[in-house]
Amino acid sequence: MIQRTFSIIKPDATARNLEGKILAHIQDAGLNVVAMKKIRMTKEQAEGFYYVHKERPFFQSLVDFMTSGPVVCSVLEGENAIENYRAIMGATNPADAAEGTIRKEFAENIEANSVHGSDAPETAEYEIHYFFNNLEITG
Ligand code: DGI
Repeated sequence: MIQRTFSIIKPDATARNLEGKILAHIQDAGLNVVAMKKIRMTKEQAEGFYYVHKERPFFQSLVDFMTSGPVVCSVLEGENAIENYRAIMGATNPADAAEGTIRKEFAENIEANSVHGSDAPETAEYEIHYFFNNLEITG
């Protein structure tokens, strides 16, 4: 099933100019970039994006981190895109991430973990339209 997912290359990765290397992992996995932009999120935008985590103890720290520098947001399309991208991202904590995954190779710690990817079709739909309108997504 051809599916779309939402990706963020996080501030720890943009600070180290890793956009190209991370996009190479993404494209090598057969995921097509159908929309992309670099932005710096406001606190309000980051809080809205991560609202599901608002009761978690790390919420404020996560929002501060996600607004600490620019991020690259993209919409990825491909066969089972959500599961495929989660698999190549690796575990949330890079200490637990499998060899060859993006987080194993680039992440600094459980918070500065280089990438975000939607975890389900409903969250992908919410996240894609949080950052992109239909005119910005190529067919
Ligand atoms: O979907 P994931 O990004 O793999 O993980 P998640 O949805 O459980 O958490 C979202 C982000 O929140 C994660 O990428 C980094 C941050 N986070 C998760 N668990 C912790 C955390 N940050 C800190 N500081 N401590 C945590 O235990």
